[in-house]
Amino acid sequence: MTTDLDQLNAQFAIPDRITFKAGAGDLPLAEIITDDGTRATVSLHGAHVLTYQPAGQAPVLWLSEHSRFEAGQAIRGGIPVIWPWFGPHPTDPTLPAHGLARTRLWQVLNTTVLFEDTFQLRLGLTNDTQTQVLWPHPFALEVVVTVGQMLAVELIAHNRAEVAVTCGAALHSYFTLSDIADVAVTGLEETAYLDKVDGGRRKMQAGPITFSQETDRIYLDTIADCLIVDPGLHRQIRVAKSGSHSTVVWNPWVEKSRRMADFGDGEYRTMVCVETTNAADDVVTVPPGGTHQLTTLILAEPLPAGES
Ligand code: TA6
Repeated sequence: MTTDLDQLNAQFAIPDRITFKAGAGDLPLAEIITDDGTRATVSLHGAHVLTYQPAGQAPVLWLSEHSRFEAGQAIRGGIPVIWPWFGPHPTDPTLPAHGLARTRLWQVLNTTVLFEDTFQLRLGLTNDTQTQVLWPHPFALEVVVTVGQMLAVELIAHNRAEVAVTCGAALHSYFTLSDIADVAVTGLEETAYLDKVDGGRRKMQAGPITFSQETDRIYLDTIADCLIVDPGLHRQIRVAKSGSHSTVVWNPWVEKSRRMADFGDGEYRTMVCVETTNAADDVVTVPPGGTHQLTTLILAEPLPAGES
């Protein structure tokens, strides 16, 4: 595996479209620029999509100004890759929240011109002696990032064990907003959810989701697209998905933001997470030699007429 930038560019660069550079914290990243000027960056640390900005649009993904960029530390914002458990480890609280994938260095597998003005980066991670301590099974992960008229991120998990394994996962996307007070998330109306700020109680969503306090909900049995409707930025962000029957909506609000060192006190106002997950009872059992694919599709759209 190489993270030598010269070697990465010699082997995988697509001139003027995909190049490899040193990012924050000197962590290697891929910079993707399409013909129409859409830009994205993907850190090899965690196979982490950091930024996505369609031409002429405000940034779609949110990244904290206080994020760490260090080996072994999670990046705050963008699209953290969560695997093989979502949230705290189901039985061992000493293990890192949200699994092992987001804090390891991934390798570049290939880069492709997929079709007109659409480019693809494939990253890989396989088990090693360190992961064995956290997850005692052989595995191979791939993250496939496709940048064009929309952003697609696929997490492909191959079970290399000789036994079936049960995994949680997420593409834990952070989105940029004008102001959380002016935003609504639609698509989850009349959907049951577990309210993590109210003891995990099961509730029913009535109407669009609006925000006036810490919000941390796992929506259940849903394959629906979500729309983040943002009049302040004159757009809506569509979050579509496959391989997932649960969606998490999170905003830490004031107190939790203050408790997070890598999250600015006022930053909660311009972000929301709408996460494509295998969470709660939506964990996935993968047979020996089997594969699970989790995909999130992100598309910035104009607001419907009359809503701007
Ligand atoms: O997806 C929401 C959540 O599970 C919240 O409970 C909060 O913990 C958030 O993830 C961020 O977790 P992290 O480990 O990245 O600080």
